[in-house]
Amino acid sequence: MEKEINKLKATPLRKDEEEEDAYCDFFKVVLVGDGNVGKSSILRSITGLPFIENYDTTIGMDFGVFCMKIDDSVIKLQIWDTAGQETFRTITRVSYRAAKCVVLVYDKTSQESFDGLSSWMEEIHSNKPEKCHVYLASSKSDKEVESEVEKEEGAQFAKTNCQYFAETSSKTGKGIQELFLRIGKHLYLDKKKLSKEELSQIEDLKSSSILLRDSISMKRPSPPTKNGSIKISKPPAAKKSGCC
Ligand SMILES: Nc1nc2c(ncn2[C@@H]2O[C@H](COP(=O)(O)OP(=O)(O)OP(=O)(O)O)[C@@H](O)[C@H]2O)c(=O)[nH]1
Ligand SMILES: [Mg+2]
Repeated sequence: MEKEINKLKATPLRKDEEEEDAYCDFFKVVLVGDGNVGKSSILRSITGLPFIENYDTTIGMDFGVFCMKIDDSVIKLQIWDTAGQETFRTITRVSYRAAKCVVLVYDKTSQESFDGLSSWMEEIHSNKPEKCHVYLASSKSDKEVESEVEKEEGAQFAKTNCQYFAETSSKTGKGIQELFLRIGKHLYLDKKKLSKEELSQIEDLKSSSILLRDSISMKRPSPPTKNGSIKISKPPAAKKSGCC
């Protein structure tokens, strides 16, 4: 899968660049993680909004759309930004519904946010749909001096628990677009594979129903006799009707 994803070329699209008649696929992506780790800043960055230094905690939920072009298809990621604060956990759980990818975010300058990842993984696995990828992203990579978590630690955690790891900074934009283009390519390939599987399942169904039809209409020959000839059985004698 990794090779196939890397082979694909995805180009970000601005809203005004979307072609009216292009085939369009929507996928839901959810950002989760502790409060203050930088989820809303990631959403702002990928949707082209400027970085804000002030911390304005998310209440409930927010979302934005990021579009890209892969082959001849337009892929739209509907990105849900959840509230990290414990008080909103019940609302956050609702957002997993129909998600195709969850991005778990921790703050590189906060060991505490990294230590919380295992409990987030439990939360994700008990709420996400079966076929939903889990990506890991660290934030605030521009604050190298204040870093409390090494890049390798994040990569190691992702190796055993997630499908991809990205170091990001919403302040500089580092790693943000690559992350979402990667998600788009991954989901695009999933969809293509699924369509192929569905087609082959239809073909299988078709051929098995033909076989079934043929076997029903075919007359079973009598078992061969010892010398190899086919024994033709006599029609059953007509029941004598008579009086007693
Ligand atoms: N230097 C730097 N600061 C960042 C970065 N990302 C976020 N911040 C800052 O971190 C604080 C929290 O960012 P938010 O994006 O609001 O965090 P959040 O995860 O959405 O928080 P909740 O909504 O409470 O869950 C803000 O003051 C941001 O300016 C980054 O990449 N670099
Ligand atoms: Mg927020």
